Amino acid sequence: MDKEIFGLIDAEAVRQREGLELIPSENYVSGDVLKAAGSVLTNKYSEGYPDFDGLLDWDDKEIAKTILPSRRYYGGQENTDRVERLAIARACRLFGADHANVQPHSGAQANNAVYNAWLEPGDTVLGMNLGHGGHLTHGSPVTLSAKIYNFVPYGTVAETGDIDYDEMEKMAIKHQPKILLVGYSAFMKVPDFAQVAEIGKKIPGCLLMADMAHVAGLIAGKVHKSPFDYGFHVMTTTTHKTLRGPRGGMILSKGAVGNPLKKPEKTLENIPMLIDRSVFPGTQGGPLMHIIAAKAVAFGEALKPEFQEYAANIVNNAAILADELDALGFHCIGGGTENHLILIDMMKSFKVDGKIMERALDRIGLNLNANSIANDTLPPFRPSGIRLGTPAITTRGLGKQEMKRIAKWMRAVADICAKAKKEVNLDKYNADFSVLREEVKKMALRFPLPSDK
Ligand code: DSN
Repeated sequence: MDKEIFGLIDAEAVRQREGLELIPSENYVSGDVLKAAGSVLTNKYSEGYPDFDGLLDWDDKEIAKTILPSRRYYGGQENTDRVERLAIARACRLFGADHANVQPHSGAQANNAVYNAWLEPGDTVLGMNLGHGGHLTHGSPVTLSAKIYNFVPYGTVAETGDIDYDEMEKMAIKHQPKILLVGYSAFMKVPDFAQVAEIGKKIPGCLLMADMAHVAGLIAGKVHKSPFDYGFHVMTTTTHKTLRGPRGGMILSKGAVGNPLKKPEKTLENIPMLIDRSVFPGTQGGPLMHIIAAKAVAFGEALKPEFQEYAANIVNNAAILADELDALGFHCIGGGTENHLILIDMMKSFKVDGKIMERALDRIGLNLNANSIANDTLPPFRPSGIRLGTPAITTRGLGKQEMKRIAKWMRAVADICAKAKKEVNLDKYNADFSVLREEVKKMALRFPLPSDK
């Protein structure tokens, strides 16, 4: 056994058990998801796709037992084809999509594959400004896609934290984007998909794309609107956030499903096939079949009624936590939250930057991340804000009383940070941190990780 690596994996399990995960993009998977992700499927090459025509009319049992001709570039696909078909079918059922490509290795890969499917170099995409809560892959100049395509950013209104839809419309008319993209990593509102779709429909050949990585589990759990109900063509997501699957990505789409080996005409109707060709061979090689199996397991879990209860609890916990934090002097951007995510202006609240607060909270076993806020005057690595959320702690079963306790711990740590002023001075408060650390650990151990049960 590799003592160094397995020692570190064991240490990470202890860290996860004894702390509370407040990073809004993280979660704890079930034992079954973990098992599939660590399975022998990692040994298999499966470039290409399984045949899936007519798949949506099948049930899981039929899919699991039927062998169809394979559209892969390697032999030995009798099990992998059926695993991938199950993942596709379950994803489509979960989100009401016509097609799912479950091969993207990450959300970034998923977004890039959609751009590659629909755009030509130089084409314009209208996406949310990274500094206002968008994602790197929505056009940050440091990304590869920003070198290829012309990204034009829209923003949010500082006071409300909401998208400026009037600005979005004006920019869409002016720039005539080929993709109108809604999605974010730090946004506390439910987007007005109907209004975005209205704007997009005014632009000829404009693909309506939603990057729902953060809220996919809330959509699957029916506590958040789905972009597909408003005429969106494509939805990308990661599979490991609120959706509670393995680390990975996925592209869901509406349109005609068919054999991606035959080059389809470039129309909005053909977007599912264009996306398949764009993922493989366009932007990726061999799919990670062990991860696709784990995605299928997670989608199966999300199709169960309990998942809707879980999704509702995420949102309730976030609302309670935001209220408690607000009452304790934390300035929540947008006045609170409509989803799982809370963004706090630490400079405005306590004259403390987000990074010192993140590092100080690490010391007591509460993990979240420093985050830029709209029009931040501080740099991205030491921004004014912190971002936190409730998907992971809700998985462990924490509720109202625990949210109140977490808010109090955070206030105690903010007070220490205000006194310390600089990270190097935090050591002076080690005695205070260790009292809080023990309290957090005691609570965390009352709520086991799902994979420990
Ligand atoms: N890095 C992710 C997040 O934390 O929100 C976005 O992909």
